[in-house]
Amino acid sequence: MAILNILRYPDARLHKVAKPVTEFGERINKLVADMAETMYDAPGVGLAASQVDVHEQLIIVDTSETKDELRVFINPTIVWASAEKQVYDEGCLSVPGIYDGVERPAQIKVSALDASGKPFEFSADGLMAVCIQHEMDHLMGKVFVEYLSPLKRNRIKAKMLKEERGIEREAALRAAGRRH
Ligand code: K1U
Ligand code: ZN
Repeated sequence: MAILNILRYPDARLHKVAKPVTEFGERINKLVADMAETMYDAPGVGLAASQVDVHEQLIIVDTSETKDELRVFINPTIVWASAEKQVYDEGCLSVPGIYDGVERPAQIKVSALDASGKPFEFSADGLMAVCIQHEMDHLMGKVFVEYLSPLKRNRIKAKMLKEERGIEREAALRAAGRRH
């Protein structure tokens, strides 16, 4: 297993639209295992393949307290969504440190394939429903900050770019230190 690099907003690769998974086997099993290790390590309650620069329709979610209820959704589609909405303060491993309210359907029913390619349906509410919708947005190239006002989004973008420059500066200093 391996911990994968999570793309950070506003990386343009986060806006790619993911393609359906068509082949199941070793490669998908390894991707699921690596994504799970990456999500638990972060830590997070969900992760989309798009966030680790794999643009295929695969998401994982584990909202349990015990972190032992991993759910894998491949080629997911929402087949039903409630008229009732809920607002949840969402976070994102691609936008670390930022949390803000997003309104979405409170209950959903999802149709998907499991890691072996077997179809299943899953009904969700609460955080699980929020998380599945948030991860499915990633597959469409959408990051949750796009639900916020342009003012908030631009402030977040500026903060992330400033942090990015700091990360790059530290890496350059570390590399220079290794050369001397
Ligand atoms: O980046 C992601 O897509 C994962 C994201 C999922 C999510 C969380 C909350 C609302 C909507 C979507 C995260 O996991 S952010 C981190 C987080 O919320 C968390 C981390 C540790 C424990 C509990 C929550
Ligand atoms: Zn996210």
